[in-house]
Amino acid sequence: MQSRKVILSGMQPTGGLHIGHLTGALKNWVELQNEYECYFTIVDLHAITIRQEPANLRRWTLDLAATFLACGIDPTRSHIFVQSHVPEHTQLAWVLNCFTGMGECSRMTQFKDKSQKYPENVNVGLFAYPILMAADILLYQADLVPVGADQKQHLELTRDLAQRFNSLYSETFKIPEPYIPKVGAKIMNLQNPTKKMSKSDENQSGVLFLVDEDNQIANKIKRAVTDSGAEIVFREDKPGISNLITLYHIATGKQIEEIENEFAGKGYGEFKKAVADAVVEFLRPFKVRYREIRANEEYLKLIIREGAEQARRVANKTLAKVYRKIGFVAL
Ligand code: ATP
Ligand code: LTN
Repeated sequence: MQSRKVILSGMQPTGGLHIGHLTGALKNWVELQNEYECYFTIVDLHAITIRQEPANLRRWTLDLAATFLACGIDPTRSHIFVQSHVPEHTQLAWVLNCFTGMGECSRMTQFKDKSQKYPENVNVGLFAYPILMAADILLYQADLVPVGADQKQHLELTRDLAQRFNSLYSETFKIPEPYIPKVGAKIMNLQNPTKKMSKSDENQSGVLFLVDEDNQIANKIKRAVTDSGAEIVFREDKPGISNLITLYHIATGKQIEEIENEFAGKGYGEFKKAVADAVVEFLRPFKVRYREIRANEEYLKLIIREGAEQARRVANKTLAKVYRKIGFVAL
């Protein structure tokens, strides 16, 4: 039997996750488990390219592991692990550093954006961020990498590095393909509906965190910025209402047209109340599971320990191959 194709994806433990992560990324990950051998990693090494408070980093790492599990990632089928627990990531990253041009990294738009956003800390790690990401992917010989559109450029670099190494030595790395989900609805910030909802946003009143209390969620939705006019229609010139329609669609499974009909002739107030109720109900089962799992740190650590052990078995093989090919002496 041919072995299953491999998926690898990662998320940074840099804050609480919001409803956009659930619908834009995690929901897809859960489905991919049925068909692929999946590695889902919490990339703490990437997180420190921006200054982090140690207590926050520690907490967010376990929060993220609990979120994966609460969303339905099944540790008996997929591998959940923390990047820093698998030293092969930094080891391969070093090797790949030596095969990457300065110009290739300085072209990356994420580097340019982040160095503008944090001008006081433009560090070498931030510059080399995509090389570490390439190591994450190539260690597991991943076929597919589910990412948002903003990460496509990093994936192109990963492919270039893999091809470069393969042609300089011999076939070593699988060339990965990006996997951009079909129509993972993009959720916008409730206070600024032309900007995507983002976990590191300073204005938290526009972000629906998965762990927000029911009344916080309801209040954030009720205070969401809406557009002029009174119609409840999904239209480009109505980003606020369109975003709320998307949320209602996600929470109820109803189609856009059906939603427009349901609220024809009704006011924004009534609509927002319906969206708030639906989103609160939609998130409830997740929150119950999350609280239960998060409270059991021993269990969480067991999952990530086993995940790291399984990951290391695979990562180690690839790294050994690389070391041999470049001429390091094996003992
Ligand atoms: P940060 O604020 O730290 O930059 P972020 O909230 O933008 O983070 P990422 O960690 O970059 O989130 O995203 C992880 C995954 O979640 C990506 O695949 C991305 O496409 C998806 N995602 C993030 N925000 C949204 C959103 N608002 N709507 C839909 N999907 C999203
Ligand atoms: N850079 C990604 C997170 C990330 C990742 C990866 C995604 C790190 N390593 C490997 C896919 C595969 C981000 O910021 N979303």
